[in-house]
Order: sequence, then structure tokens, then C-alpha cells
Amino acid sequence: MTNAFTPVISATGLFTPSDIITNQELVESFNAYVDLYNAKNPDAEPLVHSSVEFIEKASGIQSRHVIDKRAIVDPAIMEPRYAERPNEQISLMAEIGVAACRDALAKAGRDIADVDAVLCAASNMQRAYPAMAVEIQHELGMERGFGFDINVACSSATFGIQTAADYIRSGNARSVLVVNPEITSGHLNWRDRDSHFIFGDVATAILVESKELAPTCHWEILGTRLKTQYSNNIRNNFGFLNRAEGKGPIDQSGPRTDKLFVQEGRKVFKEVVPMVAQMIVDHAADLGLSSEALRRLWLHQANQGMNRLISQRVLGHEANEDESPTVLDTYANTSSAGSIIAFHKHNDDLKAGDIGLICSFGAGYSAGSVFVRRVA
Ligand code: CO8
Repeated sequence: MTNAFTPVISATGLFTPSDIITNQELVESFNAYVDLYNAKNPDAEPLVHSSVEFIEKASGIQSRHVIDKRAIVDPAIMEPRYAERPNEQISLMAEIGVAACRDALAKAGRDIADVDAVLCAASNMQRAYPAMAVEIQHELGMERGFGFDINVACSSATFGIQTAADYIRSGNARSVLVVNPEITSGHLNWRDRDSHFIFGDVATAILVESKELAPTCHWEILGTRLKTQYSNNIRNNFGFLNRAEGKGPIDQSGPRTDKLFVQEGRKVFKEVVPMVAQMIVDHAADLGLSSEALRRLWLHQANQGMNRLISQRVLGHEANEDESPTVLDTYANTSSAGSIIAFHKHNDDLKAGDIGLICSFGAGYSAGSVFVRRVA
């Protein structure tokens, strides 16, 4: 039974940066940096080489996109260089967000004048204020409505979808753009052997609308659920009070590496898999959905092994690529955008009535599940 305030996904959009770093290239530059460091610091504990085999076996990642790879793979720099822009120019994060929004709007045949709100939901914001969402709203030419930012690390997109869906359900909005510009290269420590291979840059957008406004072909949102549970196992202490700590600049090989992404990867793996699997099973049961009813899982793209275990627990058997598609092999972990890229690239072939799940999980811990059914 649906009514006028039923929230649906009308379309999604994707912006993929053209620069690609393969594991081979990443490891070559990392190992050159290690050799340089060890030659310069003969009395320090020697750094150890990275390996392509380890990365592929431990994570399933083969390559990643980044905004500009030149400085990242330069062994003398090993961090991105994105030029500061004047206030009059659009910021980098807004620029890629706008590209993803335009893609979603074009796919839905939606005029920007019909959109009521923009939610910028991502792991990092380029600045404190004005909100990124307000800049994106302005750049899209929205002359009314509102925008604000949402930050729940890798789960930002599903938290954004639930927020948008609630606006639709309550009648406070009819059309909401949720946008996820993820420039993860800015907060990844490219000199850290344990994590230098994990992330990639991208932007996605989801147009969440009231059913009566949506194009004929859309995805009805059957239910959304969010969960958070505090953990220090994925952490980034970067913030506006760093300056007040009086400890000098943030250096990715110095004592302040906690101002970049750090994690206890094994603990994350062990604790998040059962938490997320249980959440999905409970949510499906509450919606009256059996595992056989689930045609496809669009899971967060952090680690192939995690997705294998989660889908096994949810479906009762090992999922194949058709049931649980992978995009992390070529995109790596793109934080909140991962499950949306998987949905964007792998939903066209499903039929009317097919049911699937968009699910994200990550730092916080945080997790979100969104069950959807294809219409037309
Ligand atoms: N090359 C070769 N060997 C290596 C390397 C390397 N690069 N790195 C580690 N090793 C070695 C280790 O030294 C260790 O050796 P030994 O056994 O001799 O001690 C061995 O490999 C095993 O190391 P680990 O235990 O660390 O390896 P794992 O098998 O656990 O794999 C992973 C590491 C891939 C990180 C895995 O633990 C994992 O994926 N865990 C899940 C993590 C996850 O999903 N995190 C999500 C967080 S992201 C999020 O929420 C968003 C945050 C915001 C984004 C911000 C942008 C940057």
C-alpha cells in the first residue's frame, strides 16, 4: 500500500575522476619512498616494502581513481596537491558533487526548479562553512529550498537517504538531492603501509523524491534503518582545535599521523561483519522479507572478504557477482559513495518487482540499510 508521500529513488549520478593509480604503480612509488627514507635515516627503525599480492589478497582492491595522482605517486611527496582556489571559484568538493548531481538530474529528466533540498553527505567536508550543500545548491542554480551537510563517515549516504526519505514522508519536501563527494585522497596517509592502498576519490548523487513526482521507472524505498555504536577502531583526529594543541603542522610521517585516517583493520573486520549482518537480517524480517526475496545486495565497498561474509549470513549462501556486485576492485573504498556506485552501475538489468538492499558501514561505528523495490 503506497500513498502520495511514499519516498522513492528516482535516479542516481556518478562522477569518476580520470586519474587511475594501479596497485603496481602505488607499490612502486611507496617502495621508492621507503628506500629513500631508509637511506636517509640509517639509525631509525627501517620501513618495510608494500606488496601488490598482499593488497589484492587482503582487500580485493586492484586500482583506484584520484583527482590528481601526480604528487601522490611521487616518492618525494606522497600526498595530493590540489591548488587552493579563490573564494570566487567553486571549491573542488562542490565541483565534483555538482557533476554527480547533474548526472542524476539528467537521468531522472528532473528540472532543478523542482528540487527542494540538497544534503551533502560525506566523510570529510572541505571547510567548516558555508556548508558544502549550500554551495552545491547555489551552483546548481536552485533559487529556493535549503541545504546542509551530513557527516557519518562511510555511512553518510544511507543516513542522507533516510533523512531525505523522512522529509518526503512528512510532506516537508518532494524532491531531495543527496550528494556524496568523497575526496578520500586528502585524508589518506599515503606513507602508511597498512592503509595506503585503501581509498579512492569519486562523487555520487541520489535523487530521493515523492512517488507522484518520480519518473515511471524508479525504486520505491520500502524501509530505512540506521545504527551507530561508538568505537575508536577507525579514527581521524583532524579538526578545528588542532591549532590550539600547539604542536605544529600535521605531518604524515611524524607524530601527528592521527590527524589522518587510522584504523585497527582486523578489529574493524571482526566487529563490523556480525553487527551489519544482524542489522540487515533483523530489518528484512521486520519488513516481512525473506532472504529469497532479495534479488541483489549493493553493499559498502571496503573489503571483498567482509562483503563475502555479510552476504553469506544474509542470503544463507556465498553470493555471486550477480547477487552482490563488486566495484571496489577498480574504485577501492570510496567511503559513503561505495554502495551507491554499486547500485548506480548494477541496477538496470533488474525487473519490475525485484527487491534489493543498499547497505553501508564504517567509522563510528555506523551502518545504514535501505531496502528498495523496482517499479516499471
Ligand atoms: N604490504 C604487505 N604486507 C602488509 C601490508 C602491505 N601494504 N600491510 C600490512 N601488511 C602485513 C602486516 O605487516 C601483517 O604482517 P604480520 O602478519 O607479519 O604481522 C600482515 O600483512 C597482516 O596485516 P593486517 O592484519 O593489518 O592485514 P589484514 O588481513 O587485516 O588486512 C585490511 C588489512 C585490508 C585493512 C583489513 O583489515 C580490512 O579491510 N579491514 C576492514 C577495514 C574497513 O572496512 N575499514 C573501513 C573504514 S573506512 C570508513 O569508515 C570511512 C572513514 C573515512 C574515510 C576517510 C578518507 C581517507
